[in-house]
Amino acid sequence: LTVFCSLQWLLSCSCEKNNSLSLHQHYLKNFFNLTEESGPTLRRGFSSVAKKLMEMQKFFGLKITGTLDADTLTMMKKPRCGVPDVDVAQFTTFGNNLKWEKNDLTYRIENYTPDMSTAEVDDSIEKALGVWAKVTPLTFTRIYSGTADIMISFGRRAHGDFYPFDGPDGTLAHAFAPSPGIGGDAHFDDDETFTFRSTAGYVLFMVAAHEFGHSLGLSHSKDPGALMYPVYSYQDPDTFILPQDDVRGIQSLYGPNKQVPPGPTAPPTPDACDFSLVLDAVATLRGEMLFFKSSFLWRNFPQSYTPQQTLIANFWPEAPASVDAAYESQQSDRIYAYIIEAEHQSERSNAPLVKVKSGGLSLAIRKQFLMLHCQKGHVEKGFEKAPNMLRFHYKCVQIVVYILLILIKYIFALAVFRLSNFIFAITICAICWSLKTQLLSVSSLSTPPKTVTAAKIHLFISD
Ligand SMILES: [Ca+2]
Ligand SMILES: [Ca+2]
Ligand SMILES: [Zn+2]
Ligand SMILES: [Zn+2]
Repeated sequence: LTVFCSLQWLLSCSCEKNNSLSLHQHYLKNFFNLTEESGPTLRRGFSSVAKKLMEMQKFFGLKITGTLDADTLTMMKKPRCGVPDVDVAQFTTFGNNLKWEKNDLTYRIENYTPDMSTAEVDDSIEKALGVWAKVTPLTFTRIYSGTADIMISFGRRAHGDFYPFDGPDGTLAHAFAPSPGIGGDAHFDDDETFTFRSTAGYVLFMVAAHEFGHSLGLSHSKDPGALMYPVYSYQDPDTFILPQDDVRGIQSLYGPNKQVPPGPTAPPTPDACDFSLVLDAVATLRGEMLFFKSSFLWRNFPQSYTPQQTLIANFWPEAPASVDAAYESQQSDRIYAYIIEAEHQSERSNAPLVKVKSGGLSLAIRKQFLMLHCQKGHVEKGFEKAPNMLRFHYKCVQIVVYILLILIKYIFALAVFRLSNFIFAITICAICWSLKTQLLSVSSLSTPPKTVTAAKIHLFISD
């Protein structure tokens, strides 16, 4: 007992020492490999803290300042995985092709969290492994005794390895890269509230699916849409599809699944600087600007340097997967988002058909969006092209229409003599007209106006 007590004391002592470190030092030490500095050191211009801050800002796509600004601090406070983010690109592996040398792996659930029923934990773990099994030749067999390749456990604070958990929030879980012994094992911080399907607490399926990515040899990804992004994001487990970045990552290690045909693929994460990107909707919210594209949104708040890209579900767990229109009601301090359900999607529902006309988003909004995200020169260069291209298209249309008009005149003259020619002329006229409207609707950087026949318009009101 004495030994145990002194051990406890030692542990709490080391914890207190850690607490005395400021949040950012702690974060950089844990996730960006910051080594201890003795006293204030300023070597070659940058302190090692500033260097690590820059590394972190680069990883999360924040403005690289090397100082602890508001954006960086906000990012540090987000719940996340406990595995470090060093040396990462899009998807990454742990290097040296660290992977299992066999495809048939075993797992064992050592203990349970009191937050969920055992059946719910079992189901979450099985489904989380299934995410990876679906796209690789890997199989996972559950064993109930002995040592499995992937040992799964819940623990608090110091839990038997050299990486103690930090209490509620912060680090949610961690896992070890493939190797014998502790390799492949996944630990979950039981000071968190894990949940099966609710949006309150952390969905165990999501956390586990991410951790098993590490267990199989993947490191963190910079892609904010990827499962291997280090920050926790809520997604509905029933509709979750493994993002393309993660599929590419795991298949680079194990190859594709030859038994099961590939299912539906998740949409790629939209790139803000892509000039062909057409935004879905734009809205303001308490002085921030929100730009929507498929299941993502970009937030741009006044005190921030860089707009942050995040999943809509991360921002509003109850929100639909994508948004077709949105506006802010300052009176009720809420966002009203509309989703237009196409006719064919709800043939069975008897909702009345409505014609919806969208005005489209203006070129000015698109320009504003690009200015926020991309290097100024890049935007100016790309943007000069756009209106010119439109003008060029317009000139082409004019010439074609002009030639066709002359033709019609000629055919009309002939038609006076023959009725069959008259019908022919009418046909040419119709073709000409449809061609003109088609050519004029050349899609540009702005969202083109369109009319949709919708079966249903859903309204989502944010809290
Ligand atoms: Ca193991
Ligand atoms: Ca924690
Ligand atoms: Zn992780
Ligand atoms: Zn652990």
